[in-house]
Amino acid sequence: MTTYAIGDIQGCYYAFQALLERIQFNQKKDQLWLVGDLINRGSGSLEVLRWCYQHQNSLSVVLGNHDLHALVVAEGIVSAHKGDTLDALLAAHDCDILLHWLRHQPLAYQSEKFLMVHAGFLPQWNANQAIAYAKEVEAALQSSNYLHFLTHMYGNVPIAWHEDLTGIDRLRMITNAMTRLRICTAQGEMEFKFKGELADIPKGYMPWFDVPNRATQSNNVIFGHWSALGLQQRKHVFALDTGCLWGGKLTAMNVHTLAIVQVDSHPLDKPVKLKK
Ligand SMILES: [Mn+2]
Repeated sequence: MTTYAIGDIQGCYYAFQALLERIQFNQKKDQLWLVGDLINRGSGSLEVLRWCYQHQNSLSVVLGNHDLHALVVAEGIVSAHKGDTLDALLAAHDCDILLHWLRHQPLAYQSEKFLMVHAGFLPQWNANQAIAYAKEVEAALQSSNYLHFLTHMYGNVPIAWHEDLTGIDRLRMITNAMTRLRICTAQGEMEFKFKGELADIPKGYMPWFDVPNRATQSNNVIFGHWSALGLQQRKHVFALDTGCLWGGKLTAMNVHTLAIVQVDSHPLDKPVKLKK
């Protein structure tokens, strides 16, 4: 049995299938860890989500910001954004089943040797706390009152963690960190506008994983979300979003050997531009 962690797929179904072929994925033996953002922006969101649903016994998934966005759009809470490619998914006969499955996926995952999250963890959170906080959001997402959470999920505040945060502010804070975080201050104050490369990080900020004395610094953390960061394999830090959607590559990491396998982006994964 081999376990592979795979970076942001974002509806790039052809690249995903090529990667599975390259690693000779065997659904009877192998396991896949997907870092989230399974869907949106690429042309194959429906196909990727159907594949994941059909192979759910071989998968561990964490939710990304685009996955949550699909849930919010499907409920009519916000309109689709320019560049979203969710129409086929939202019109599909099995949309409800697929999105129900998606809504029941976790925000963070812990194995014996790794933590996995879509974006990042705040510096104050140790592994046990991070998993517990993720479960608070998962409980809200899976409750009968999940529309309340989805309705109030968006927003950039609060920017910093306090253990005494309660209610929707607390859930939004946890969700923002785990699905949107790239950079923060040494105190863990988050910034959401920056999406660029390491060299261009604004003064006073740093990658969340470089905050000194981060409580998860001795844990192996696998994450995605930051395509401009590119592949990173540092001590305990494994960034796997290699921008397949943007003409980069789709990356798999064998979690036993840390070996990397990549495939090029596929032209058919680019969304078809509709004429005006
Ligand atoms: Mn993302």
